[in-house]
Amino acid sequence: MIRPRRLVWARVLTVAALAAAASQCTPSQPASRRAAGGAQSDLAIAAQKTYVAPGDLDEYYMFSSGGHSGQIYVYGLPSMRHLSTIPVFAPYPATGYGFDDDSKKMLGELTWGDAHHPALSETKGDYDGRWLFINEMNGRLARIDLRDFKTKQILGPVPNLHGNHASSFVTPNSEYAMMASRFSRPVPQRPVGVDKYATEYKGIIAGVKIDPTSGDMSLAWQILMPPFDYDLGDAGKLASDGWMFFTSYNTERATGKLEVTASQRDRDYIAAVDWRAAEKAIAAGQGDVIDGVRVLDPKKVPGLVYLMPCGKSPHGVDVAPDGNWIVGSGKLQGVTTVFNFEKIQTAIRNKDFTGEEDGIPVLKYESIKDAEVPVGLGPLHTQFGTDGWAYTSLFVDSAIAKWKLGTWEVVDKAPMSYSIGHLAAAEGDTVSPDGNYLVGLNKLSHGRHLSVGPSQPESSQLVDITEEKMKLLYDAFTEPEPHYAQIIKADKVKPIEVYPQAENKHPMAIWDIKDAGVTRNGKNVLVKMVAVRSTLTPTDFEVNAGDQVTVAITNIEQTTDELHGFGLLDYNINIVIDPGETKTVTFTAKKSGVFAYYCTNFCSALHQEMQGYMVVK
Ligand code: RUQ
Ligand code: CUA
Repeated sequence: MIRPRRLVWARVLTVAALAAAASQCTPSQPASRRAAGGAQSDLAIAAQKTYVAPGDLDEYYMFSSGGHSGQIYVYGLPSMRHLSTIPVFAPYPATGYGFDDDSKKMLGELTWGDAHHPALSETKGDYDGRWLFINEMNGRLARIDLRDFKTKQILGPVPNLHGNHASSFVTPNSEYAMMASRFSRPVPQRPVGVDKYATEYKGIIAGVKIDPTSGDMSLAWQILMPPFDYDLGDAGKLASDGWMFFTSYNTERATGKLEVTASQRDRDYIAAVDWRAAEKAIAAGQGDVIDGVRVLDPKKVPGLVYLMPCGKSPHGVDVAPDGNWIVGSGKLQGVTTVFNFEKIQTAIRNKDFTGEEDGIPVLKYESIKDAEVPVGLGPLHTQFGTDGWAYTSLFVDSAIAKWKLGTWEVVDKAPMSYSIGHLAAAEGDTVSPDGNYLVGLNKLSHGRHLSVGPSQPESSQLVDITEEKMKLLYDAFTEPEPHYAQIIKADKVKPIEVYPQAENKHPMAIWDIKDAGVTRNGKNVLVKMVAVRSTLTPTDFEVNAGDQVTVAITNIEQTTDELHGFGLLDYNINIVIDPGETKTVTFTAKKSGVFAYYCTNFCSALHQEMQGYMVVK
């Protein structure tokens, strides 16, 4: 049960006592603790706001992308405690992920992935706490079930689309997750020299359909795009429901040193995609099948895509809570551009175009823009709070700018340490943001933590946004590589604690130690095993060298926290079975001799006795 934090007076008193103690600091304490007067009380307030007392729980979950670690890290807010790691695109021995047959198969040949943008499932534009999606650069998309915080599906690598960065942003009723290529290449894939880049290489935007009941993802359609680098995306909502927006850079169609060649134009584009038009075109049988996927060419499907000019090499595109404003952050300039969806629609109706790119109409900038907000240098991403407040991260200025939708007034700037990339506000990309907290996910940390050598700890910063001025509350270690994160109210997520026996439909599940044992079929050996405190039954088994062995283990516990593991020495096998779960692991008994297996998760006073032997003859 979650206790409301503001009622926990005991904690406030504890913190007040801590602050009092801090005022008598000795010189060996950090400088921040030695600061006198006003600074002292600011510190005490910050401490009160982030302190979650023993036994008390956080108000929010933050799901943070782990970048090229391939994982998702779960934090509690406001404590900023790292609660859990959800392995997604890379093996994770702590939970046995990537070792058992199912997760190994799901990972396929790739044992790494570069994850960027988590996207919580939504109903009517609000997080519904069902699933979490995340993209990965090797053309993949994963779904995590928030019932058990486990990765359930990895889609891809999908054909045609290379470098899936502008992903996984979901639509307001989780109809689709998006994908788009950061790297263009020939479609279909074939060896064509880079000198033909401008004409022979193509970008791809894709819609991945999400089954409303199971969450199952399937690739629905792709759109052939000019060879730009598609960078970020966001789904339209409310006023702009039915549309997807993707930023792009390198509309110069350049190659080589892109830092020079792709920064020539004053404006690049945001691609606006009418995804319902894509659905209709596919239903009408349009599109060519390329590498097994139905690919739509905008030249042949008028009304499918429009290009909105946006200065300069835009990075983030973020749709405001009411859906009418679309904020495009040109990372090489000092303003962020706000487009008006109604004006976009009017411009489309009036054919208010200034040209085209590969048959896609380019909308007239002046007709669709509402404001250029002078937020500061290097704007990257925007999140939203209550009452029309917007927060934009500024990489070059290393700060967050707070500004108002509609009046476009910049009212505050909070410095970040150091060089902020993404930022995440509490439910800050939904139709009803919470305000309260904002987290800066910084790209560099520059000594915010004790030094651990050249690979410096990454840092993110918790900011209080309940008042007029933003206030830095806390610096937290962040597992690398920080990218986007989403913050959801804790009571929206309802995780289970054990897998109910009645739900276990695994064909090799057994619930009685009498059913445990070994069966042989030629060279195939099946070991059905039961794990329960404090024995792995059978406690030994024999196979012949060269046998194909499958060990199927059911953890028959129905008690919270009673996990058991199966570590088989010298065979690189390590799986973890949660209460009520069945997992299998299959291997060839290549080495002969005697090999111990044992429970890897501490489970009882006799955990150490939970062991056995495999004899390979
Ligand atoms: S990107 S720092 Cu991979 Cu999300 Cu913007
Ligand atoms: Cu079972 Cu330790």
